Amino acid sequence: MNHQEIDTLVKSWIIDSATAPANPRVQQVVVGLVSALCKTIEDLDIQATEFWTGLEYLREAGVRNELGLLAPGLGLERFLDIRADEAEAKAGLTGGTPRTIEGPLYVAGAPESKGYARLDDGTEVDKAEVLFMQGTVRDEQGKPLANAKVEVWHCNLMGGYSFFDQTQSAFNLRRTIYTDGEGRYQFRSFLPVGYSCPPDGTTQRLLDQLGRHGHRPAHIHFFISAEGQRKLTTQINIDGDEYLWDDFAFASREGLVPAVRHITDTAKISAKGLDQPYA
Ligand code: MBD
Ligand code: FE
Repeated sequence: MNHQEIDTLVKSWIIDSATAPANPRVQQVVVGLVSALCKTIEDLDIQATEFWTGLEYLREAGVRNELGLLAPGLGLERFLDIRADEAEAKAGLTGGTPRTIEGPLYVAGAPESKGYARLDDGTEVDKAEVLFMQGTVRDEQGKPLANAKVEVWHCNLMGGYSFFDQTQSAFNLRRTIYTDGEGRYQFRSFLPVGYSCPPDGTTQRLLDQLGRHGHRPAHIHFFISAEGQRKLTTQINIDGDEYLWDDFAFASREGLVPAVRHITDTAKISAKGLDQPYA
């Protein structure tokens, strides 16, 4: 069947058969997706057994709660960002910290504080390199924004995220920090490690078939929001990671790899005090 015949057929199934008021946007999207799938089945001569294997795969991915991992792994979440960047550029909005993907592991409701927070619960501190990060949230004109909301989350030294990893304390490595009067936030945590897809999961099983790995470089996630401002979803990467530019989720970007300054002078560290926000 040629593509035009497929378009006509799919439209007859999805649009012309409606007998009750329909949601036109849903109709349009479903027609688009089903047509694209039928064309691929046609073009690649996909067999019935292959089709049902694919459907079973998606069922299992859903049951295992891995669809949110599959989307970034296939580049789909990155594609949404590329389009958002294009739309902003078209509207003349440029500059600022680049966006990158959210991923599937955000949890709302983290403990809130003003200006500073410690993210970790202390259970891994002896095994980790303590990290301080500070920054300023600014508007388009570069003016610092007081009381901006900085939501930050990252994984532990096992690559696990609290809530999804029930061995961690509630909201470990997740905090909401409101910027101070000068638009600044600071936090203490530790340098995270990279993330890897569950080796026995559905995402990794497909990646294996594609000859791809399922690793992400070490990273820290952010949502930045403030009244009257577009919300920014982004991450920073930890420089030096072997997967820095080989992320299975395609989230690394120029401008999101801040310099890490390793402080080895312990006298300097203790003088400042690891439990204090530093100046
Ligand atoms: C992660 O930690 C992540 O950030 C993404 C995008 C996908 C899987 C795990
Ligand atoms: Fe992550």
